[in-house]
Amino acid sequence: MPDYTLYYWPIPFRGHIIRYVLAQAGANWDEPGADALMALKSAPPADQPYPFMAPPLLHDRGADRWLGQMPAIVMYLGRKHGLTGDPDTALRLVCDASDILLEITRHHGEQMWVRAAWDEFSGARLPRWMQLHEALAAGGRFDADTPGLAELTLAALWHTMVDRLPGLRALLSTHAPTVEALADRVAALPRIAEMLVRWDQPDAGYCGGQIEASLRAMLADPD
Ligand SMILES: N[C@@H](CCC(=O)N[C@@H](CS)C(=O)NCC(=O)O)C(=O)O
Repeated sequence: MPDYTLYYWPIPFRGHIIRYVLAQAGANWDEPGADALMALKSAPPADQPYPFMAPPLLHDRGADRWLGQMPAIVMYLGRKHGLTGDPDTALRLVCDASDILLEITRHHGEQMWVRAAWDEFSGARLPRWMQLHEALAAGGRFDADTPGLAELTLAALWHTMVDRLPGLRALLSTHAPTVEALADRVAALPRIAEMLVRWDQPDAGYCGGQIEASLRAMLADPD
């Protein structure tokens, strides 16, 4: 029996933050896929095994503990597997990651990207997020070789973004070279690298849906 079941869409995006932590913890987990997730998500709250609005949803099978909301899941796993590090920095970065993922998808696809909005975001707000993390990393507080939640979150956020959307790599190199190096190094650690190969699927993309198509359209035609 796997240690955990992770209900999430077959995309990297928010799910990779949890997958990085599970992989580094040496845990094993299964992912039942979109149909099983939809069945749980659309059930009346009283019939859900654990009431939740949107995935990710984690079932710790040994403890029969259910958790929703990505930050709560990550903090739980960090505590359980001794990966939390400084909890305040960890939670701060997990919350930053949530904000950044919300912003890069224009509130989960509420609106599609259009040129003016993308130019503004990719010219100011996204670089500023990168610079903020660079300023945190410049203090030397992160260690890619023994990653805790802070390093795993930074890597799952930034490595996934520039790996899946290579047009953004130059922006990260310019504004956050230390974070870029850290993210690449964490992603190449044996447990993480193995998970990335095992998990990958040819059509997994980044965040999925029409919003991913609109993001890719912006990156394909930068003018
Ligand atoms: N705050 C939630 C956000 C969850 C969320 O928005 N999940 C997206 C996928 S990344 C979703 O499936 N949304 C569908 C919905 O809201 O119905 C978390 O951090 O877990």
